Amino acid sequence: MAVTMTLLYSPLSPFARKVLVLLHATGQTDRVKLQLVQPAPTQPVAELNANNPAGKIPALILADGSVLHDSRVILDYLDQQHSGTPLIPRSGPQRWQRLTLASLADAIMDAAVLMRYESFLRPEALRWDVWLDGQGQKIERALQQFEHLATGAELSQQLDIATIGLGCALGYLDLRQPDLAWRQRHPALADWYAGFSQQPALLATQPQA
Ligand SMILES: N[C@@H](CCC(=O)N[C@@H](CS)C(=O)NCC(=O)O)C(=O)O
Repeated sequence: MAVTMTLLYSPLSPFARKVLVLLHATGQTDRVKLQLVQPAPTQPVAELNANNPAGKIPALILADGSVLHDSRVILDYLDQQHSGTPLIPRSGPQRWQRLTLASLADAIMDAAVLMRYESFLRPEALRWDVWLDGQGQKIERALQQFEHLATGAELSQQLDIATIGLGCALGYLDLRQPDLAWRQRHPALADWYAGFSQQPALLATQPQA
């Protein structure tokens, strides 16, 4: 398979990891060249901004030079580029249900990335604990919903748009917010993740700090 696309990414970005997992799971890794970019709100990267004015990764540059972002759009595009079972249901109630769960997993990542910026980038004197707690509570509420699904055996080990997002979100919490100790309060979700994180596509994309 020829390399025809370039992914602006970082191996530590949970949003970029979703794209990598999908590429692995659908046998498309050879189509994409990976280009490392490490943006932050305080450290803009000119080449990234030229491709995505929001200055965020992932961004996917296609063969004709056009650019896709954000991760949701990229996953949707790449999911329509392989002949296996779609990872995003194409229609029906399942489509909206799985996309909504994927959105909730993204919300965990959004809050965890903001917490990381607050505690790592922002000067100590300017940090605001109330705001930080608010982000932590968003994560906790989302985890409670996933724990509920895992308890009712409604979370399958099968890769799809929702489970990929959830796996990447939990992997990012382990990487950047280990003090949240989410497994202590969410044992069914912890059991689910113990199995899911051993999938080849997850193992191949594990973030290393
Ligand atoms: N909604 C976006 C979120 C992407 C995102 O927040 N990426 C972070 C890295 S994990 C980023 O590029 N941050 C740089 C910045 O905010 O300036 C997506 O799904 O792709």
